[in-house]
Amino acid sequence: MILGVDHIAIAVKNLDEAIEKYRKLLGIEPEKVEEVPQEKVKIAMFNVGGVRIELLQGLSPDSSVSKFIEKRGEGIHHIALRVDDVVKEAERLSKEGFKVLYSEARVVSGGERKINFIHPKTACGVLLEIVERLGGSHE
Ligand code: CMX
Repeated sequence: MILGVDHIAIAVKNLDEAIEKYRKLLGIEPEKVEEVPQEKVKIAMFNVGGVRIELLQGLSPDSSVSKFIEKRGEGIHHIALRVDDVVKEAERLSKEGFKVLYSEARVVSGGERKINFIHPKTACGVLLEIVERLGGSHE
């Protein structure tokens, strides 16, 4: 079941510079800055009145985020939908004809989140992440 929007992610060339920019723009500090090696990205998460904005930079040229920036430049990279059960939701979406990207959901952020993705070609040009918050990290 889809529970809501978890975050909106923006691909950036330089995370430190982007954090400075968004710190000024939003007037708040990021609630989290971390590397997600499984996804070859580093991220900063801002909580904007309950809506999260994630800035993400590729960790290497072969990262999907680096490739995205090379092709399209900086910009909105994906929208993440919070779900109660990422495996069940991936199965449901697959049956509905959406292309699920990972054959197995990935656990990231030290066991905090379990994620999968829906290919943008099957979702009106938007890459969708589905996120299950594990172990009580529902906020
Ligand atoms: N949003 C919308 N469209 C996108 C896109 C995105 N983020 N990334 C690629 N596309 C489009 C491309 O423009 C291209 O379209 P055209 O064929 O019309 O030119 C098409 O999808 C294929 O693009 P590609 O450059 O060949 O890219 P790949 O197929 O190699 O990879 C994708 C695309 C979505 C499969 C890959 O990015 C992926 O597996 N993403 C999931 C993982 C991920 O993004 N991880 C980083 C974030 C992790 C996190 O936040 O924790």
